[in-house]
Amino acid sequence: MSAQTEGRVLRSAGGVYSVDCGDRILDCAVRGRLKLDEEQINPGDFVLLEHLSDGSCRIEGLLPRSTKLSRRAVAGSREQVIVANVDQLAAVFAAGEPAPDFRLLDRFLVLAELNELSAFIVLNKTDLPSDDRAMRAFDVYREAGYDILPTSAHRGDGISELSRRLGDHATVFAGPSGVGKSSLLNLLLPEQELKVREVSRKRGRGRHTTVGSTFYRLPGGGYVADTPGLQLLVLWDLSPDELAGAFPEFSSAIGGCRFNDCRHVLEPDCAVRSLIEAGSASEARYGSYRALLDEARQEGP
Ligand SMILES: Nc1nc2c(ncn2[C@@H]2O[C@H](COP(=O)(O)OP(=O)(O)O)[C@@H](O)[C@H]2O)c(=O)[nH]1
Ligand SMILES: [Mg+2]
Ligand SMILES: [Zn+2]
Repeated sequence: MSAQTEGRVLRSAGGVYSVDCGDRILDCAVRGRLKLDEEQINPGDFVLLEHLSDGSCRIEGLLPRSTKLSRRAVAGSREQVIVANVDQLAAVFAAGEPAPDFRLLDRFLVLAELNELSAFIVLNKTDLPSDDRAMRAFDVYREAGYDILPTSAHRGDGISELSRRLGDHATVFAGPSGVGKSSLLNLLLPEQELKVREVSRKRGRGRHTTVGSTFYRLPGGGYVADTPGLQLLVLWDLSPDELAGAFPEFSSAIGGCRFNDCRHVLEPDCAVRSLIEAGSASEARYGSYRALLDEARQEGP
């Protein structure tokens, strides 16, 4: 009987999984029986490995997940896990070019809250002139309890703070294209990981393209998950209170409405709307709540 060890899946391509075993990264196949559920093994997963006598290595089992981000392709279909065992989400936005899309930021923050990930905001491109109104809009997030880390990938500002913040956490990077995620990763990742990144980019849409998310190892022992399509993630099957609870500044009001099943929209004596009317919570954030509530209703089963 050969020895079993544990490892962490970084990415997969063509049925081969790159598994971080601490001292080295091994390419592993999956044991036949598990293969039926192949899509159940995801970047970020901790797995049991069997080292075979011919020097190859096989994934024998999946260890329990602490967290996951998942989606369903269509209502009622099987859940697809996008990334497993991440503990924080960095919402990356730019001070300008492109101008911040606050609805998208709210979607990411809600996604983090619903999955019990801590979240913070990276505000990149601080070297560019920024719109005062947009910058004031970020104050709303600070007041709601989110940390904002200003960075400039071009100047190198804020990179050591960001690196500290990533530490030994597993962090998923979320942000629209063009805000500088790749530029930030270029400053954060060690040489070896940048090479992997370059190779998978060059392969483009080839047969052995990395599918889904990719985990990169950070020098401090942490990981960054680069996850395409996170902005397309649809929220559904949520009660109004679950959704409202994902806005930290609304949560004090939940339970205070006249109706138990208040959707916090048109109902009289709504404690959430009272917060907004009193100016204690932001109208724009409430607008995002309404938009996401409509979405959750349309997509629901
Ligand atoms: N002025 C400025 N431009 C940046 C900064 N970071 C990235 N960029 C530029 O923004 C563009 C998009 O960057 P990229 O890293 O590819 O963004 P991604 O799509 O989020 O991965 C590129 O032209 C970068 O050179 C920054 O801090 N300041
Ligand atoms: Mg990029
Ligand atoms: Zn209400």
